[in-house]
Amino acid sequence: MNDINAAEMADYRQLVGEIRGHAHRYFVLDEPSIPDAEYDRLMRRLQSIEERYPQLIDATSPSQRVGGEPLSEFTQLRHEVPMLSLDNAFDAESLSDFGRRVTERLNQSADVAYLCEPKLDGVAVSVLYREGVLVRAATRGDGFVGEDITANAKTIHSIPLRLHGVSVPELLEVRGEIYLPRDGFARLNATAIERGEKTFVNPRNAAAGSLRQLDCAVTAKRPLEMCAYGVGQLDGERQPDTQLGMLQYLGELGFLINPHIFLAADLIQCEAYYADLAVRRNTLAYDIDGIVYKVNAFELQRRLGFVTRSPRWAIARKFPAEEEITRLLAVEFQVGRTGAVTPVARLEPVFVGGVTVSNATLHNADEIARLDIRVGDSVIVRRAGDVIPKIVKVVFEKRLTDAVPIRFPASCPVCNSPVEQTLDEAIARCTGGLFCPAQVKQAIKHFASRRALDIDGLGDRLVEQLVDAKCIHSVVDLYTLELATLTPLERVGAKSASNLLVAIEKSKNTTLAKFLYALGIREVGEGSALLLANSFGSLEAIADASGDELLDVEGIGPIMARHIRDFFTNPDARSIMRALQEKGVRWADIDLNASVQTPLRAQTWVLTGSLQEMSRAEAKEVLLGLGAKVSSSVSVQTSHVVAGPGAGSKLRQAETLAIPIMDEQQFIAFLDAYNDA
Ligand code: D41
Repeated sequence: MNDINAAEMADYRQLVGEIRGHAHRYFVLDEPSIPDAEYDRLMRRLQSIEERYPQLIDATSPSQRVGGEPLSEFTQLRHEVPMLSLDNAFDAESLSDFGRRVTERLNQSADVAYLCEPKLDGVAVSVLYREGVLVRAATRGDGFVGEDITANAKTIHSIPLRLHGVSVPELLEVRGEIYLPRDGFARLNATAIERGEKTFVNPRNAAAGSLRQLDCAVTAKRPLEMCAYGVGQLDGERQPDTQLGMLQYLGELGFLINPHIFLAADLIQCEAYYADLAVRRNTLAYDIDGIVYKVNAFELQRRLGFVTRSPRWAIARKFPAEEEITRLLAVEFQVGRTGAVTPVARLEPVFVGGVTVSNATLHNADEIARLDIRVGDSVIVRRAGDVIPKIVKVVFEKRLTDAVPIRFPASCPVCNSPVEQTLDEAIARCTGGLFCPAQVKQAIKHFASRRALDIDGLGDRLVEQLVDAKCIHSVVDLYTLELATLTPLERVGAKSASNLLVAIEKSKNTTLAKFLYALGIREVGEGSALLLANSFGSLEAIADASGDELLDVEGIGPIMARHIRDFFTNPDARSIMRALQEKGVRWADIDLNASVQTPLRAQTWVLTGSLQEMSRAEAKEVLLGLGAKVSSSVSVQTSHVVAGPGAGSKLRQAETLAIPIMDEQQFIAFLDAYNDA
């Protein structure tokens, strides 16, 4: 063994302290202080010193997070102080019942303060420290006996290996929740799909599965976190006397404390906090399934005590479940504007994520195969926030013998034309084109939509009625509609019929870009339409452009170019365009020499949060069409930020840098000003 001199020893100690500090700022405070590469360099320096002087290594060295032989099984551990469970409140009434029980039992008329904590949806654990050193970690298990997960817990960077600060207790047992943030979950599943492995249903299962690894090297690759929410045992100088004080102390000792905790002065503030977090729930980086309310003062907690296994001083108010079990009643196949045949699951209606869900998309044949789903199966439906409901899993244990496998149709369910699947995409398409009534309906709806020719009053239902009644066969027929055709239709009054005719007349006056977009050429969204209009100036020029000429336009790739060529060489499409112009649809061609084609060039835009009327991809396309750059991060170079609901750090950054911010409505008005120019 080499002897280490005093200078090298001091150097080593300094390095350990430095790495600990950076790791704490990165993993606990979420405020990285140095680039990742620099952190890696410090770690490598530490490891090389430890290689030379192995006697330096102790269990709390930052190099010791992953180590040891894989276990053959988990050892059972008995908790010295049992881990209690939480009572649930599923509505506002049970919460106020809880509040009443608290004040009655305390025999106190003054308001009781509660600490409100987001209820993280993960795995409850206990982590034990002696003289400031992590010695043991265990899952909650049944509250009395859990599993020894010490090696796995050590791989989690928000669990300190050694407590920080000056007031280190002799004994500390911290309780907390280990969870997997959503982006880590998404990455884990994406990798699993790539490798053809089984995916996890939700972040909680993924966290539990990651903790159940016998080889901690596997756990180390999962970006797990632990948030501390309480203490089982504490022997030491400092003895906080409130829950908030305790969490602050745990924060000083190096633990991650949820930044959204809130001290409510009374139950009314508790309710307000619930309402606030219920809407912001999906903007958090991790899943929460409710709020935990805890009487803040430990003295009051002591007086309230326990009933069997749960404290009288705490309750969990649950959010509506985001996952429910229901049955698959049937699968129908819908045909979209471009012929894409999409399987749609018809479900026994179920209340999930705050709404009743009776349909969910199954995407494509690959998804049906991946889920191995059959009609009659019990399935788990997930609807988080305002996202589209999704079938995440079949409950195979409940599969009945008469469950029916799903056959993807070989011919279009609407027009009977053959369905084709090309090799380069997962999507199957009806080959019926404009002979397929389903595609015709979608094409007309798109043509009339707000961002295309904007025919007010021509809603989806009316389009379906008109096509079904054979009043119209293509968009051209819109321009020969008469009152006498419209008024006999169900639910169409004389007034709305004449309004519609006025709107149709008005739609004739349009722009080249809107007309191109309205045609519904595959891959050509609003932004590409604008790009085409500004690059070629006229419909004729675009129709006659060769593949190479199209590819010369920056922003048009080979796939889009092929679809544009296919569209304009199709005689049916050409005759529809000619007919529309004969009916009076018109626009001004663009003088390529005179006009400024890229009004937003030299600008950089950032899109954040969710948009309702257009997707982020569409918004990006439009901005690119106007010559702007679109970036994913906000900096001093950013010209404008468009922020929708759910915007977070980028919006705050923009506010800090005083960058102009628009909401979606302002953004659309802004685009319209260019489009109509
Ligand atoms: O975030 C959580 N999941 C959480 C769980 C929390 N913030 N606080 C909790 N507090 C308790 C008591 C009041 C019993 C100490 C809990 C849990 N218990 C808990 N988690 C699983 C079972 C009980």
